[in-house]
Amino acid sequence: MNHPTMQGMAPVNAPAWVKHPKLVAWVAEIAALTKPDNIYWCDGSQEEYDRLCEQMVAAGTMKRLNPAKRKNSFLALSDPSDVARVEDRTFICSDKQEDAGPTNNWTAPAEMRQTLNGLFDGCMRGRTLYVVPFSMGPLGSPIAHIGVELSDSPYVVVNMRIMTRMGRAVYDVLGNDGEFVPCVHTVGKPLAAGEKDVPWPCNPTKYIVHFPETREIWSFGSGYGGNALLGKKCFALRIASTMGRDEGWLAEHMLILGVTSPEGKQYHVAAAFPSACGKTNFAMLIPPKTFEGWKVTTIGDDIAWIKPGKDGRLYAINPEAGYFGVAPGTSEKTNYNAMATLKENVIFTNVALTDDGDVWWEGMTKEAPAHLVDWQGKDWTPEIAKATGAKAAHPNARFTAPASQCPSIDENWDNPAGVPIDAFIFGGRRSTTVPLVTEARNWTEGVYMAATMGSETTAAAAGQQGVVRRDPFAMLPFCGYNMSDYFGHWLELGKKLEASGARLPKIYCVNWFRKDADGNFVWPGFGENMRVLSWMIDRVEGKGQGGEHVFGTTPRYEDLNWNGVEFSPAQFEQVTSIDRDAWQAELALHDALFTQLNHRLPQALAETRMALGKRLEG
Ligand code: O2Y
Ligand code: MN
Repeated sequence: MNHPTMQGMAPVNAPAWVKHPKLVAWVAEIAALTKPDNIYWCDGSQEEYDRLCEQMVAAGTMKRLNPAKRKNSFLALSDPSDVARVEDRTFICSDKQEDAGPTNNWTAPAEMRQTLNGLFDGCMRGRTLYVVPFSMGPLGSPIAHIGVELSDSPYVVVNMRIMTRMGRAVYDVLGNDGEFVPCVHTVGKPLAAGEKDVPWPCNPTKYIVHFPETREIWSFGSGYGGNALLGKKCFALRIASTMGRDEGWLAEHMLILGVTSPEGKQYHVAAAFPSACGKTNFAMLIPPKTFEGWKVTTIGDDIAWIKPGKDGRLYAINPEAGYFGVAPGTSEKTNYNAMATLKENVIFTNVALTDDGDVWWEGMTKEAPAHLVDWQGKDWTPEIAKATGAKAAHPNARFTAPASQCPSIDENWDNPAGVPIDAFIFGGRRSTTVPLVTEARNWTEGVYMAATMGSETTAAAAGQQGVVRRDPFAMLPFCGYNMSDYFGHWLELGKKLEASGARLPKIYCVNWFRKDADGNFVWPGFGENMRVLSWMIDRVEGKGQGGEHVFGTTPRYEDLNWNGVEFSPAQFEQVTSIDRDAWQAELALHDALFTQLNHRLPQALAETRMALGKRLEG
């Protein structure tokens, strides 16, 4: 199928397997605007992946790692100015500002389109426009949706092949008129005739723009992660959350895991944590050896799409096919399964290179190698680090790895039907106040807990350390619409499911990060979180016991399994106690959040706040 193009422009030359006239016309339209030298239709094959990687090695964008150390793996070093998502350059351009809400950047769609038209005009000159078809979720799943990303970055193409189901088979699902989310991405660095390219082209001007009504994504100026791999945060969260609002489902910033009990029964849990709370570690948790018969399996590490099934239960898929995880801090000790996932077929970005052609990052081993090339291509030694504070790897350095390589992968991770959710978990990093675990009394109080969750900033995040930032549902940077409407959507969905006679998933709030007077973490965390997880499963089964308090139910010391760990009742008190004064101050912070989100805030949340306040006083 061919589409006419203007003279001097790259021919669209759609392959025979693309049978979707609207899609071909859209590619021609974007090509006419961006003016690439070539258009390349990706088929998603291994041959194509290998060829593009080789091309990037030749261009200096990537280095091939020593195959004896890490087979078929590469290291990419980004421009030092292009190392993370840019929240202040991320826009939700809904028709009305109030539909984006007070927590999103907004510009009127017509004005933004004008800006983008100017920026995208000729932005791909000297480059190839890659057409990247992808499915978020198993191909053909009723929970999955399709996108097509047009990008001038081969780095994006190879990452998208790992992170999504990318390639020819997507066109079979699309047929000749199937729906897809159009995603346009450029690094924003056109090349003049004869101009030599740089290893990591990008532009200091950046725009990550979402049009929720027309379900479009436009990204300009960055080649990095969430700014450029548009299936992830842009589609699977910001656009999908608006699709979920309109169609009655949920797109959440949640891991999904399976828990199998010693009786052999499997349960599924979806959990939301802001960054730096050990989300990937929790998704790949290995139970303590003494915790016999329990098994944890991984369905997803970052995003969940959840739709009501015919039986009234909620079914979840991981819309992604790979992990784009933070490398620093990942080790055999903190996350054995992640390290095993990274043995081959991995793209590393902004980690350090060892002298024998492997990778290293802070926290990977106890002792750092004697010499490295750091993420900026400079010599690095422990002595240099001591003297200058230079990091070998950037704190937001990443690995892109196929989910199928994870040793704890669940046998149903790719099941188009999804897995039924038994419980939701919401967590944050709080050194005080929030107990180890609380089961919400009901759906509304669970939504309240999730809506008011906060987390303390860590050194890895920009700004001051140890400041509590509210991050409702861990969705603040990712909700594509008004946060208050989002709370309303959760409440409505709960009501609808309850009215259908379904048993709703239980909702839990967790905090692994309470500290003692000396500033040390009290709870051992990591695999030991299994003790809390198994209590939740017992509660789902109607077996687990606990003590009721102001905010819900928390296990008493005797309600948890302590087999194989030394953890005293006094320590347990430290992680579960409720300090009434601290909670009064906490509720005042909830009020401040609700004042910010006042417009269209559901009455049920304001009422829950009043009821909690009264119980706390009483
Ligand atoms: O910094 C980026 O571009 C990626 S951010 C990211 C990547 C994987 C999973 N989660 C996140 C996040 O910010 O939540
Ligand atoms: Mn995330």
